[in-house]
Amino acid sequence: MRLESELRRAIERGELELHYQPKVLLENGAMVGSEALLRWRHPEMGMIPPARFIPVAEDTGLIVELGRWVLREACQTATELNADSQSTHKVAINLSVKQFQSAGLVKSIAEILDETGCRAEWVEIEITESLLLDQKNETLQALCELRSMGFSIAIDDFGTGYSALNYLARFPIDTLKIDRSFINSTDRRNEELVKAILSIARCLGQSVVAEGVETAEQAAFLAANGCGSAQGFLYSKAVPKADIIALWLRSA
Ligand code: G
Ligand code: G
Ligand code: MN
Ligand code: NA
Repeated sequence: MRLESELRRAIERGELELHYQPKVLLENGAMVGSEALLRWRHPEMGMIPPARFIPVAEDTGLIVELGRWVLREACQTATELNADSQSTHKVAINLSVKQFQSAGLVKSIAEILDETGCRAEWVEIEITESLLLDQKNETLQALCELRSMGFSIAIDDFGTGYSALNYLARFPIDTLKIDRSFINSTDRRNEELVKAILSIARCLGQSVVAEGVETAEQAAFLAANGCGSAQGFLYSKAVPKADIIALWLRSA
């Protein structure tokens, strides 16, 4: 398949980029971090969205090498963002289940911290609920090792997975990210679900990030119900590295 062979060369050709979407505190709008989102700038096909090529990378095993590139690049950016900064800018990195299933994930991440001068405290690892369904001991062990190295762990797209709630007590999870389908909904019942998620997180001592916040009304509702932070087009789309650094320096 053409996409696959081209994806193999995309890293060497420098066609991949990470963009960073700011994450803000709902109480005052202050930036506290960002999420690294992968972009593929193909010379002929233009921008290819991750939803098109991440599944290909996962099916072919390329996700391991691709993911390593993402980790190195995002950790390098975290080092630069935190270089002269009083407060911490936490960079969130999406990790695929396939990366956890490959041997040596933790060791490779430790090497990347070394190479880039990045501290684990500057990074949040985003996983999906499907990772927690993976019953293998190695997955839980890798998650626990990363947590004890100082990384925080977030569940992405919370509430949309095919999963059970009991994993919330079994796994070391710091943050729930409420999927944007709950936020951008005209169905009033979704507001009740958001309140219920916030209540679960409060009881378990987890922080919550609302995704896909597009309007001031959504932000006000979330703030009134105790949601800590948010991401979405109301604040900013994902921007190139130079721009997130400029935004951060200006906000600090
Ligand atoms: O940027 P966009 O909204 O199109 O991203 C869509 C999804 O692609 C994200 O929600 C995320 O789950 C996935 N994604 C983006 N960047 C990465 C990455 O670096 N690694 C992995 N595994 N998934 C990513
Ligand atoms: O990690 P995750 O799969 O949730 O990736 C977030 C995706 O959501 C990114 O691809 C990003 O482009 C998209 N996104 C970010 N903010 C908004 C928003 O406010 N509205 C919508 N519709 N999409 C968003
Ligand atoms: Mn994510
Ligand atoms: Na998400």
